[in-house]
Amino acid sequence: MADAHTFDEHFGGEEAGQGDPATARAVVLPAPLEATVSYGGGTKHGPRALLRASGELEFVEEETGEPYWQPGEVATLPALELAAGDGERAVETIAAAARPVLARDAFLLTLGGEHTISTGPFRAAAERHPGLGIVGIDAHLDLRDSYGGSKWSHACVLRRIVEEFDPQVLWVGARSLAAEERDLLATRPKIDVAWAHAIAEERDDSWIERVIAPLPEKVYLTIDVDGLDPSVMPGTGTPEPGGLDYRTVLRFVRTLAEKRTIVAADVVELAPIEGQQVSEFTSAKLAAKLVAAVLGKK
Ligand SMILES: [Mn+2]
Repeated sequence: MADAHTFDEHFGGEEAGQGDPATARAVVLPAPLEATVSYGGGTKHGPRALLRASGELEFVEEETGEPYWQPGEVATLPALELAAGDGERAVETIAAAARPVLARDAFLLTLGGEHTISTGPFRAAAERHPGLGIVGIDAHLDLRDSYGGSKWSHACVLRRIVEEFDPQVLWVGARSLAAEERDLLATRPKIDVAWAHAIAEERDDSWIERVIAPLPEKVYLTIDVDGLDPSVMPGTGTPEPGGLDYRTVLRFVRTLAEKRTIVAADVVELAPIEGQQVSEFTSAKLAAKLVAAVLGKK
């Protein structure tokens, strides 16, 4: 496999076009960081696999009969070079790349890489939009103070963000937690969790508007692909049974895009399985539908 940092694929393939990063309505930023993996590896290959899979998407959305976006409306930046040994520095490198995109109010989609990366674009977005909320789709709470000896582990990303910005939080699809995280939740009224087991009991989609009600008008969305069930998303480092199905995630994302302004988002923790394209294709389609939902609203 070629080096993860030298690929030049762009999001959406030929029909989608490659926009100009200085003017495009949405900008995709590949951030192939893999520094603190605790179980299965491979997230550094996630951005490239997702970009390649996105080139295989047929470019008309089946629900509307319209293209996802107009050619050139979305631009893909070159992949960042991120030193694996220093999560804190990697996060600031990503924030620095995110700032010019957010300064002109383009929609930013960062592709991980492990979940650690989210602090970078969130920091840049929260500087631009004080009071920014954060929404996560994730099997895990990522609220540990440190993990595997690192404060910049993927298992600590929400903890770092909460400590730095104290945003209103909505975490969706969670189904795994440590005692430390359970105890922290009890002291943090601004963190709401929509547990996967509770979502599974819902009869319709009315829970979505209910759980997003406390969020401010502007939000950041982080999609850890392990929020989806491993039966539809096997290619991730720490799979958990009992996850969300693709259509539930799609309905949630579309409702969030409709009811709130998603200023930036990321898709993280994709760890491609060689010879099996389902995870990267599903990630790419979800990412394209997210971009379409955000751009379609503006
Ligand atoms: Mn996770």
